[in-house]
Amino acid sequence: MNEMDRLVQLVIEGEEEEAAALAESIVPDHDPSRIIDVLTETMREMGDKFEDGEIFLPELLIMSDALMAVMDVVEPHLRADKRQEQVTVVLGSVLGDVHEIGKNIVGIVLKANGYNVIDLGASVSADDFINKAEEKNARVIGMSSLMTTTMGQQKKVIDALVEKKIRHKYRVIVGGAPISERWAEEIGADGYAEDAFKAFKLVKTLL
Ligand code: B1M
Repeated sequence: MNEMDRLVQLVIEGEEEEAAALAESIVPDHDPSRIIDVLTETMREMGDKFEDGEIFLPELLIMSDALMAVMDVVEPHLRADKRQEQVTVVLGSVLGDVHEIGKNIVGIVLKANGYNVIDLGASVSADDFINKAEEKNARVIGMSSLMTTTMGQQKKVIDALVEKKIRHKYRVIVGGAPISERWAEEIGADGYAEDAFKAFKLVKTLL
């Protein structure tokens, strides 16, 4: 089994310390964005297995912890070769939505590329997104929604920005499994990204 396969295996087994230690040892001779790509795909596959009842929540959550431990090791190495101007991005999963695994990966990739990411976590209200963005003089507001039942909250935030006459101050990007380019246009977002690296490219383009 090669080192990358071993790393994937340790994340799947939720072996946080071992996965982080292996990541530490292999990151100098591996492309850090490739490590993130491979592990994101792994989490997507595990998400599907969870959905099909092949694995259960505790397993998925320990995987997600091991994933974040590896991401913490890899992230500074990403930063080394792709410094971006310091821009603040306020990120969160929308009100009523506790799905964070994907949003966390987006945060890691943006942070790794030099952006100052303020992650407000899960179930974030429109007021909290806007107040934090105003307080921190952010340029970007990024909203993740994984459910058809919560995606409407992305529109709520945009409508509130318009109402407060501050919509022009922000680039608003949206993402998450049920989200699409069309939805982004419909709600007046500045962009949609299908995955974490596309989210980074979108932010770069928008700014
Ligand atoms: Co739930 N859940 N879940 N869930 N869950 C889904 C989303 C669901 C599609 C499964 C299903 O039933 N088919 C479904 C939603 C259906 C719908 O649309 N209405 C669903 C449901 C219904 C629920 C509950 C209601 C179940 C219940 O309790 N009855 C409940 C709701 C809780 C709530 O939010 N209020 C629930 C709970 C959970 C857990 C908490 C157990 C857990 C989340 C754990 C956590 O995040 N801490 C969970 C999980 C894991 C899933 C699935 C299986 C996997 C999601 C995931 O992490 N994927 C999911 C089904 C599925 O997608 N297979 C499902 C892996 C991750 C890497 O991908 O999140 O897509 P993803 O992120 C990608 C891209 O989307 C993109 O980049 C990321 C990385 O590349 N991206 C962005 C994401 N955010 C972005 C933001 C951007 C740009 C790109 O810009 C800002």
